[in-house]
Amino acid sequence: MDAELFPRSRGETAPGAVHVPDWLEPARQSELLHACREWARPPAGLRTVRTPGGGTMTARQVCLGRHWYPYGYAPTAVDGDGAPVKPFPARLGHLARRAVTDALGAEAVPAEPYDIALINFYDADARMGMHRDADERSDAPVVSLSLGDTCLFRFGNPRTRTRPHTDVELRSGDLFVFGGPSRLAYHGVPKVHPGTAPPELGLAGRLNITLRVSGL
Ligand SMILES: O=C(O)CCC(=O)C(=O)O
Repeated sequence: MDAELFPRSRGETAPGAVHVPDWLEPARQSELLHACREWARPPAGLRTVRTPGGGTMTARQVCLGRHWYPYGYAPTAVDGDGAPVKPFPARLGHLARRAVTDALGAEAVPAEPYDIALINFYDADARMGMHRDADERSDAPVVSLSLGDTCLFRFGNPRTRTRPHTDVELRSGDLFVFGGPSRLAYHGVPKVHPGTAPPELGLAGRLNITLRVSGL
């Protein structure tokens, strides 16, 4: 896709947080996008997430395995159509374990199985504020896969929503894994760059898939 002089290199953004550019080859990105489109259909499909303060999140979401709502997990889409959440496919579990191995090493692969996927869809105006993934009962690394438009991903620290943080550009096919001392680091998406998805993917917008161990 790029006419860059040098390939982007992997990097440790913070201790235990690793960015692996171009981890998913184009054919795998297309397969995942196709699957996301199926998962996004009702019942328990893509929904607008309402926050306890009465607002809404700008990224829309569908969940697999367990349904996330602010701030917990449920077996049904409690803040959507109430239908049972779709099952977590075994192939996403395999993908998560391979991702952790590649990013952090085999010793970081958790003993418990990956059992949750949160899939966020960002249109051009969507973003996500700084938050921690703290509703799981496991310290297993979170695996994040990006498809479509490039975004600015902000990765901070476990203590505060503010600095220090590092900005990383996440493009289609990139992998980001955070575990160990960074498992509860604040992170967010301040900006999506519209029109930057690989044209052959056929996606207007950005999808992010996080794979997690619920420990529940
Ligand atoms: O879209 C992203 O890259 C981040 C998503 C995220 O922070 C989350 O699902 O908790």
